[in-house]
Amino acid sequence: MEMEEKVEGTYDSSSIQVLEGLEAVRKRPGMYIGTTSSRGLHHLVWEIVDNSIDEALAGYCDDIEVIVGKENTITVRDDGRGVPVGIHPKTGKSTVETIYTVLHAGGKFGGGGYKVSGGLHGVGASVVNALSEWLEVRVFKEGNVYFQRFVNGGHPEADLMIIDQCSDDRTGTTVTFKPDPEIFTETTVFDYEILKNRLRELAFLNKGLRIILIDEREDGRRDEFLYEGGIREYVHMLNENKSPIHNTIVDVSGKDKDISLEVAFQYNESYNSSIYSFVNNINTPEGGTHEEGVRRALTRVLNKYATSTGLLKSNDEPLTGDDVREGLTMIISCKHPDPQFEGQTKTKLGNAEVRGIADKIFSETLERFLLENPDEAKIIIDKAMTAARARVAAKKARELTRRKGDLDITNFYGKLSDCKSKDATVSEIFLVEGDSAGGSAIKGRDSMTQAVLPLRGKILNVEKARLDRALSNEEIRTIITAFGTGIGEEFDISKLRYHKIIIMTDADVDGSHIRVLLLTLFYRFFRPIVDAGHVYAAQPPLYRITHGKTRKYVLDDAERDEYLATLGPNVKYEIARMKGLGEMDAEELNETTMDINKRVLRKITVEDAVQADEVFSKLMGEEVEPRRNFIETNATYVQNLDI
Ligand code: 1YM
Repeated sequence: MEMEEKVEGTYDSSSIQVLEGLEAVRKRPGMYIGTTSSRGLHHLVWEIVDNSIDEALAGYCDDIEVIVGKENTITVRDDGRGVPVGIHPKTGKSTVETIYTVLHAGGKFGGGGYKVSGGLHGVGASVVNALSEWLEVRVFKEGNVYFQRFVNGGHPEADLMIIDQCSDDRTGTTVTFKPDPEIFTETTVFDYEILKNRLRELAFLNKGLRIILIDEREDGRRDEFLYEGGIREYVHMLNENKSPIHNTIVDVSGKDKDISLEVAFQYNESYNSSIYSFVNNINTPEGGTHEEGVRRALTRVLNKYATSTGLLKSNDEPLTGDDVREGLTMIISCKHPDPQFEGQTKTKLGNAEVRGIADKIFSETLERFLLENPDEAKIIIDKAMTAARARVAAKKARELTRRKGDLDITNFYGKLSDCKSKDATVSEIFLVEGDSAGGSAIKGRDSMTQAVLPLRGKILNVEKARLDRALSNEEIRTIITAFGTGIGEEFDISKLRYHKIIIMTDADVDGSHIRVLLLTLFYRFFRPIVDAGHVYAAQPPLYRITHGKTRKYVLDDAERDEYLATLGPNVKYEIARMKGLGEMDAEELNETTMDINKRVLRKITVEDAVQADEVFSKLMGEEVEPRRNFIETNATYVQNLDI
């Protein structure tokens, strides 16, 4: 869509074209915001907030406020320059109206300059307008308050006009909108936690920027984020429950041409690495060239330092990438004028030139840090060398497992009831809590495609154990052997023997504990399996409703009430609360939880890796106090942990 074509039309025909553009967004919202689920709903907020963030990055805005109104409206307010109010030369309308009604407007209008947050300045504003029941813009500029209101997916009620005066030095933009329930049919309710997590992240990533979140609905909450230390404070927060092993959080930043890079890191006692990278404030869970450059430099510089100081002897094996990343918490934030995103989910930075730039900026500062802080340097090298020794030990243990696995087939297959099919795409494995439920599951399964592995002992908490110790745990060894992928350096997802891994536990505290232990294991050691969407939780029903000859199983109270409402007033029914899995017979278990045509599975996804990391280290880490607090305040969240 070229703007030039529009200008040639008359005023009226160009208005019609504009509305056709917005109508296209309403017809295929998925193309513009991905989905119309809760995630898409929240996407609207990010589109508007991005404009404020851009204004902050341009150096004109210090405060952003996001308010969730009583009726699930959203107000975003910033103290930037205010959207330009003059007539736009190409559309003949005000720039405000242009940005809010012309698709892909924004950057092209802004008078040059790239924008570093989500994309081009203002690009998303018209999409938000198109998907809103109504939207209002207020601009504070030159002593005036300008106002324009749009209804029914972007139709202006009137031109931009001055409705009030304000003090001369007040500037900024305020946008309020109400998402259209005809588009967002699943939900129009904003989730405070989702808003809070992302806004906090944006505040970490943009040091000195104050972001306030206010909930005006029933249990009104308020949070304020302002981090003068930026991502250094982010690392501090992430390591809070993980026992850091040195005091200084290393903070590195530099710029080369238009590309800037900031890295902060600190090691902790754990055995995992938590590296989160961002490009223009967008999370890049698939990594990319910025992350590769930093990783490469970290391994090289630590090896060089360890060798030159004699900590690593000449006949020692060099430290591997895994060794130097053990216990590492790191944030990488890159700002790029023209990022190219690749990968399955388009969250991997592809620009090749960034690799070398990131390597150079990071290695120079890291070298200086090590030389200036020999005590901390020694702690870091010691940690990596311990990891290297454990790696060698784990390799031996793994070889042992493999051999044992082969020799000990009877023992192994005594536990696993495998399925007949060798086709992984149709095969499923149920990890079942307890022997008695395991027994019912084995009887109730479809033995062609469904394997059952009853879990007897406790699953080891891998948050507190390194690979070698995890491998000495019988339950974990069995799981690894059953999956077929191997683990650690040998992990190969193409060898996965089941494309559905289904955790089947009771809906009680013990059940959720086992579920979290298994998820921790998968998240830390089999992360690609989780990312690829192979992990599910079975959802056994909570109630059985019997009336006449009909038996109906329902998952929760809401579904129960909904079903009962359909029965009519004169129907006699009985409700039984289902006890544990172990008390269902094979037929019942099959009917409610296993039969692929009747069951309900919940896919476990990692929506937000930072949050999942936080949840796991709070829940499973060394320190008891945060765990207790967390479980007490998040009892239901743990049940529904979407990790
Ligand atoms: C609550 C949402 O949109 N703030 C905002 C947007 C803009 C500006 C300032 C701005 C940008 C520029 C010059 C520039 C936008 N301007 C444009 C466009 N908050 C919110 N604050 N003056 C003001 O980029 O040169 C698009 S968005 F295109 F007109 F410049």
